[in-house]
Amino acid sequence: MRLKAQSATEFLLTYSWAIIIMLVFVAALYYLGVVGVAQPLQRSCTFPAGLGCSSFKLMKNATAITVVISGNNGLGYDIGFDSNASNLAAENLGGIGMQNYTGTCSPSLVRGGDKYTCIFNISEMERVPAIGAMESMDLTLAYRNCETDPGYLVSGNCRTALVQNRTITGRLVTQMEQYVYFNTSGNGACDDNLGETAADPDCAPYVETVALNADPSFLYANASNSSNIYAWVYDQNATGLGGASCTFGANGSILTISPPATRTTNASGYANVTGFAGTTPGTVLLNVTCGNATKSVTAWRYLRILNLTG
Ligand SMILES: [Ca+2]
Repeated sequence: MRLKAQSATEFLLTYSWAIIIMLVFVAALYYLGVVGVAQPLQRSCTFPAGLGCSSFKLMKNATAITVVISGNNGLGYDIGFDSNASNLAAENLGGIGMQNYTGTCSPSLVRGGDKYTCIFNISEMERVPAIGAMESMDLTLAYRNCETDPGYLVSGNCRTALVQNRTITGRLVTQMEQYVYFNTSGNGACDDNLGETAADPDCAPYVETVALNADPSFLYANASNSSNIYAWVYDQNATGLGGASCTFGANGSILTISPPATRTTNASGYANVTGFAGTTPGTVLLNVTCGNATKSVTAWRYLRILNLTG
């Protein structure tokens, strides 16, 4: 009996190191993912409610890894993006261990419901997952909430000091694919942050706002008073739009507009006609419709014609 116990103890002493080494080896295999069940990762791109992420890709070629996501702004307000302001955090994707990479989201102004695209280019190539490998990463998009400036809805300027910066973080899980050339031209958004210029069809200027004015804003019914009736036409970038066609009109016949009623805006976005008072006093509702091939906008304003005798 004593002999048996002794041999058992000897056995343990002799082989305990081997057992420990074996356990460590098996643990290491699990840790490295050599054995064990495959992780049930599903392709997904999820941001907190508001920012859609309807399409996404992780791609590689010989020189870079590229991550592209795009979706629609469902935040309920207009937002703005800056170049190189967004962040991608991932482990062993490009660099060794956990790394952060900078990316650019576009356009610089994304109206509610409009499309946005973010691109991250990773040029570190020390850890490059194989084609088909599922990778997960955290994306933190920095944006301006345009409407934190109470004046934004009037000015359309999302770059004032009052506009506050925000971030939104989402998670992307997708498999590595071979790089295919893609561009954002033709996606319907003018991706200025990604290099699209006015020459790109997405960026073709269109009439966004029209301001109609009359100077002076009232006339006397003396059959000779006149007013300069003019329109300022602005494109989607709040820049004066030349070459737009503006047709001026007035309700009733107490004001006569000098023909032709249709004028073309000059390079600054300005077009005008002259309105002549007759001998009848009253209030005239002026209108102008300005447009180009893409879009037309109508504006109105009142002009009063006063009785000479007051
Ligand atoms: Ca575009």
